[in-house]
Amino acid sequence: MKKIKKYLKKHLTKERYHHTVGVAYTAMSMAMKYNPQPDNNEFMIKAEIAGLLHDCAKCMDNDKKIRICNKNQISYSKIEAENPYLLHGKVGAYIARKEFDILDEDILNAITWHTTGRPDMSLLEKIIFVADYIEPSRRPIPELNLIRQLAFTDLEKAIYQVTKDTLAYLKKKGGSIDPATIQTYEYYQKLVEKGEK
Ligand code: DGI
Ligand code: FE
Ligand code: FE
Repeated sequence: MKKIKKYLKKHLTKERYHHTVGVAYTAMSMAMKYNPQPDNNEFMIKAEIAGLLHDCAKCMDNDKKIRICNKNQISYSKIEAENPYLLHGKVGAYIARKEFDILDEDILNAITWHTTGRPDMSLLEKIIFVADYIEPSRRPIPELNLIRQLAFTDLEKAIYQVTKDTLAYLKKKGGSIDPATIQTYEYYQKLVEKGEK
């Protein structure tokens, strides 16, 4: 953890570092609630590592993100090429592996997919996806407090709300939408509706 924090302090802005620590603590709290093996703290440690590293490539130049992808056979879509900030998850997972020898696929997937989400996420992926949105220093948006409660009462519903709000925001802003963001929304919308029937 020390080595990771040192790297983050060097490569992130102050605000981004602050956000990162917030995500790590929020993810750990959620891991306490949802721990599949409550007799040990392995899952909490995974949540802390994934939380700390999820944005480790966020402050990197766009050119450098593209270069790292090209050099390491990391594929990207046209939308990602046009909006290279979308690549900070994929590149972040690459850095986690290269700099910190993180080999746990679940942690790497949680970092890779934290911006768009994806259908049928693992518990850790869901936690990082939601923790990123609700950590205490996030700029308040209308439904944030509802989502903060849902994160600890109904994780699938929290994901549905996050993706719904993100899509509404992107539509208003006129940003191009990654298919994964839509697929995540549709998957969790169906899941939530099924549960309510
Ligand atoms: O890195 P963070 O700011 O902590 O959070 P993040 O990785 O979830 O990125 C948030 C931004 O990503 C937010 O401005 C919305 C944007 N985003 C999420 N899905 C899509 C997207 N942007 C585009 N263009 N397309 C998407 O599908
Ligand atoms: Fe991010
Ligand atoms: Fe983040």
